[in-house]
Amino acid sequence: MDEGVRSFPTLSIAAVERDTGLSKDTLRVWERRYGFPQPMRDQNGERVYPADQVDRLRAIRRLMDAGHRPGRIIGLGPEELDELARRVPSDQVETSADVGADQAALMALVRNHDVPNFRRELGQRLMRLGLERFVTELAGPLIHEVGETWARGDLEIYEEHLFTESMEVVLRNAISTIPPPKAAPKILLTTFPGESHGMGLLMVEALMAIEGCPCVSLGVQTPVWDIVLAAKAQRADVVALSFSSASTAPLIFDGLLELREKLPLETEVWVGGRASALRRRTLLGVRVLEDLQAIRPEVERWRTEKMPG
Ligand code: B12
Repeated sequence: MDEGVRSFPTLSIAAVERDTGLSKDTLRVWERRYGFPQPMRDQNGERVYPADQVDRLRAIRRLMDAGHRPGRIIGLGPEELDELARRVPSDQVETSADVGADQAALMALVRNHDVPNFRRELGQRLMRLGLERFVTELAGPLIHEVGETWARGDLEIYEEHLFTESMEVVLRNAISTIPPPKAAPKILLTTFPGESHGMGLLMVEALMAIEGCPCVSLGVQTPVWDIVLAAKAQRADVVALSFSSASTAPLIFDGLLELREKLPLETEVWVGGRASALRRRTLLGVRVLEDLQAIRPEVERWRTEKMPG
């Protein structure tokens, strides 16, 4: 264990996500991209964040809500962040408590089965945040909160279904309003048979469409041979697959080996999702995308390699 972890209080990545409203994916990407935050590791090797870093993350989050771009403010020290925050009108400041309360307010609508208001509230946040932030900062954490609440037995299955249905409608509508695609790669999205979780796929489709990629989604549970036929018919450059934490290693690797064997070599296979087996084994010709933030660089890499100049 990191010695520092024993000597002063720290928060887990899940606690920082709840506290600041910044998703785990975002925290990990900032760490890689900007060198901040710099978490320590606990005895299990998991990230833990000292209180001063969490304070700074809260300040950054507040400034982002007031319109500042993360890349411009992450490198600033506490005094500079304070100085910037003083210039933000107080009615524009959304505190971490607001973010937590916001999530709780949305959960209350789910529990009250108030579908019309839940959809309306999601729609308003979509307008306020824009699709990219809606997906990475609101939808991801909220879906996980719903999953945890359900796993604790605090949410009925039909309540979870109401939530999923509403979130899917909002995401689908939002995707349909994205301007027409700009350039390849053309991406075919689906999951393997046995993987019925489709919201990760929708989130991925939204971010790929924002990058200007033409996307065709087959929805969930497509047999491997049909994926191959669809990729050919659609002239897809990439087949993207999502694996939730419910996906088992045999489901993932048997399917991927068969798919890779049947697809032409030039069709790339991109996979992602929370299934831990994905990170345990490498397969030739299959690219594992670590998180949602990996989509943009991957699309750029493809364009640089396949469409030089
Ligand atoms: C909604 C839901 C369902 C719905 C799905 C409906 C739908 N249309 O999608 C239904 C009711 C069908 C369902 C069924 C089941 N579910 Co369920 N479900 C969920 C829930 C609440 C959300 C899942 C989801 O959509 N996640 C999608 C996104 C948001 O999360 P993600 O997969 O982690 O992906 C993230 C990233 O990895 C990335 N990503 C995802 N894919 C890709 C792909 C690429 C290329 C990239 C770059 C990134 C990327 O995007 C996401 C953003 O952070 C989760 C709870 C949770 N915490 O996730 C449980 C959960 C996944 N389900 C679970 C279980 C157990 C089941 C069932 C087995 C229950 C049962 N006994 O029948 C079945 C399994 C069905 C199957 N075999 O597929 C467990 C899995 C636990 C485990 N490790 O096994 C979870 C974690 C709930 C829990 N806490 O226990 N479920």
